[in-house]
Amino acid sequence: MLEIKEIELREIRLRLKEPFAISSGVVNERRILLVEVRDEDGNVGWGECPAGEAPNYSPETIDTAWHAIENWVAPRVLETELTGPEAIHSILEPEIRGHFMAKAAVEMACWELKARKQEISLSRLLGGTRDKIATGISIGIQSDPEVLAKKAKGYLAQGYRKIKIKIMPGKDLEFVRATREALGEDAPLMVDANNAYSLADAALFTALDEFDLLMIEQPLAWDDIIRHATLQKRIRTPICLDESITHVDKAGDMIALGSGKIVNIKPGRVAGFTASIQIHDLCARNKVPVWCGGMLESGIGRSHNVALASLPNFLFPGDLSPSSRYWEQDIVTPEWTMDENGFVTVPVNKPGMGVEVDRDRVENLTEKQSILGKETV
Ligand code: OSB
Ligand code: MG
Repeated sequence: MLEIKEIELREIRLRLKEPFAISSGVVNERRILLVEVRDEDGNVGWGECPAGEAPNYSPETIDTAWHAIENWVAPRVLETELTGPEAIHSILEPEIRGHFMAKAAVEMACWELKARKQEISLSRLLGGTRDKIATGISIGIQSDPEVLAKKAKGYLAQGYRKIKIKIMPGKDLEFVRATREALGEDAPLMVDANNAYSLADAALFTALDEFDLLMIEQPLAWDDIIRHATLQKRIRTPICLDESITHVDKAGDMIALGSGKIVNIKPGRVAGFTASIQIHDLCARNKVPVWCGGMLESGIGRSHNVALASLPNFLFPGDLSPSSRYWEQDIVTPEWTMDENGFVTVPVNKPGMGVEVDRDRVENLTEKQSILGKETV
């Protein structure tokens, strides 16, 4: 049984060490929605909503997520007798369209609570089998090809096992060429376009085949499946879908239509761990490898991503950079780190997410707070 008594929402702000640019916008400071759930026995669980400040990745933002949790998600979770966190997805889905990141923040917090209560790691509760995970880095759009190539080379030397560069029209072919030359032909290199192109740009993608990229992530529209199938037929490099895969059925559509050969699973994007595991299992049955993406999360969201990435069909390095790559100081202890071989350790011998929240620091960073209880909803 899972009896949630209270759901506490907080907004904190964390400044990135350096701005992060994708084709549709730049982030300097993250506004982060944290969720803490508490049950009748005093057990707690933490979750993080990865929605950004602007709707330039998905239609959700931190403000729409706050609204959705307060008005629709939290009331249902507080009022329903739940058998466990695995029941939350099917309770929310029939009545609430979309709002996946809002649903995920609460759902993942409930999984974290269950893991702590059972005194097992979140990784093992989810079915994880690995105790270390290969790490990749996602490099934002840079001013010119040489700056990018130099940065990429530095990250490869730090141990990162996959280098992902963001591209957009005007900052694509020459940026890839310079990076490939700097890294050498065998380095694991990929690009992420965050929907910046259309089928009219197919010639660019056939030209990119020359650079032996591991994959091209989400070249076309954020909700497209059909046109990606057309593009995939024209190019050799595998397409990896990120934004378009919001539900296990979308992964099914991708596989049926040949819209891509790899899936980037972000638990926040798909309403949480239950849907992530469904997508993972469907892809495994169809021999489609997956990997875990990131959304510039704090150490809480990162811990959820690390736990998920320990499942067996996560076959490419995840965007799981250490805390110090993003922040002067994270909000968890210990902070997330990467060893010199580019692996992050899964804290399998610690209960729950395996790191502790620095409550004083979170308190100091809090801009907005709301406690939702059975009586307040
Ligand atoms: O498309 O994967 C993406 C960050 C914000 C929004 C979208 C994406 C990203 C990243 C960052 O690539 C990955 C990370 O957290 O390091
Ligand atoms: Mg992406």
